[in-house]
Amino acid sequence: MEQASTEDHDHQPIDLDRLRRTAESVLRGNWSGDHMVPSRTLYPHQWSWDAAFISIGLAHVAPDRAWRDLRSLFTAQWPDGRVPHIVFDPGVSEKDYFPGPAFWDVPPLPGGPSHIRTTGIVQPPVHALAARMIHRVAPDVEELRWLYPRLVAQQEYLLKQRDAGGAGLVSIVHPWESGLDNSPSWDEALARLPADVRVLDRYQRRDVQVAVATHRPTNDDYARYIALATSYRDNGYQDFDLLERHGFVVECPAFNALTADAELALAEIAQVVGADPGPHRERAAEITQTMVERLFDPGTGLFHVFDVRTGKRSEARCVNGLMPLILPELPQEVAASLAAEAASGRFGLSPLPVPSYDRTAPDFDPLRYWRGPVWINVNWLLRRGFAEHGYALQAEALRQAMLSVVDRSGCFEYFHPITGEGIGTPEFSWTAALVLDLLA
Ligand code: 2M8
Repeated sequence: MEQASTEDHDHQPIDLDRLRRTAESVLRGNWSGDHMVPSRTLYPHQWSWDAAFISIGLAHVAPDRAWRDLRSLFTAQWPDGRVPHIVFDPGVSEKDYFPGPAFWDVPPLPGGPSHIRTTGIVQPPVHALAARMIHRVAPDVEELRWLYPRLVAQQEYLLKQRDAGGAGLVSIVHPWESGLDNSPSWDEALARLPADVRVLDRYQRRDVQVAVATHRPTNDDYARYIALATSYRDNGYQDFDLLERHGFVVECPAFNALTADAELALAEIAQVVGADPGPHRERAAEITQTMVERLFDPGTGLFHVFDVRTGKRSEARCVNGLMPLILPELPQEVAASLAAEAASGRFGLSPLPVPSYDRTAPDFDPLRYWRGPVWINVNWLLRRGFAEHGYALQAEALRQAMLSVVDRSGCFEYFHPITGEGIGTPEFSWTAALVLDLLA
């Protein structure tokens, strides 16, 4: 059982009961009938990897809702296996989120409920991990039986249709697919695309009406996001010949690490539902090995994004380059290198959790979205990585740092990497949910 209080980095006691109550109340407020919204104001629909993180925390307080959230998301899975990055709530007006269902223009799922509208891109597959974790807290074999073939189809879509580089890794076709939207990871690949901000005469950005504009991606970023989404949409969301037809095709170390991690979770789920775990373990080992060969730079001690169109690795040192630490079969020296980088002055584990970008980079930006601020979901994953590789002290330091910053500032979307101030939208669901998991 958790002790009633611990200390934050100023040696102030953290009131764990209060923190738990705050987190639970955020999740109660953001529940929307059959799914959780990340935020009532900024993100009023269901997001894919948010649903996974959220359900991991919900399992501790409302397991029925945890299973329900995943079920709602997978009810919107496409016949080709892709799990859309947003499932739109038909009760929310088009003007309340951009780009909404009219922009994505995805027809109703064949044979599916006619009211379901989605985007056509994906997000990291954290859902098998979520299902495995919920089942440990609130076992439900029937839910696992329903999810297992769908989770397998999700992996098959990613590993077959999205292997644009032909090496066995997943490519993403839009920065939104990474979940780390405006990370410096994509700067080099995006710089080769024109940024025609006139497109914003036609569309209205909703995010800058409900959040501080200087914290959000720039108009140049948005012009490119819209151009890439339009290109993929106008090619019918098809994945063949991506290198010829699409301007952004990159392999992200966090996305691929989560894909390998999903195979390991599926191996466990397979045993519960009577399927063969062997192929899942093999795929996890293959992805891990290919990632080390292709995305790891022994010079920086980090993994980097690989641009499939140019055959070059990005030089930016970003938090996604630390994420492969979650993989148990990572060679020991690679894990040691990631652990050292994470604890170094570039990132630093405490008193504040790891920022989204190298603190020493000249363009480190403490306020702008994924270009500096601290995010709880990536730190929660990193903590698992430390624990996985036997770095118990670092795992605990990171856990304390996360609890402390949320206790001081609230369940914000992200946090200032120097002051710990909460930024982005308040009452953000995955922050609340992952705090509940850290407290459990
Ligand atoms: C952010 O992304 C959305 C687009 O998907 C946006 O900026 O409108 C990202 O932080 C992403 O990782 C997250 O899933 C989403 C909802 O929380 O917001």
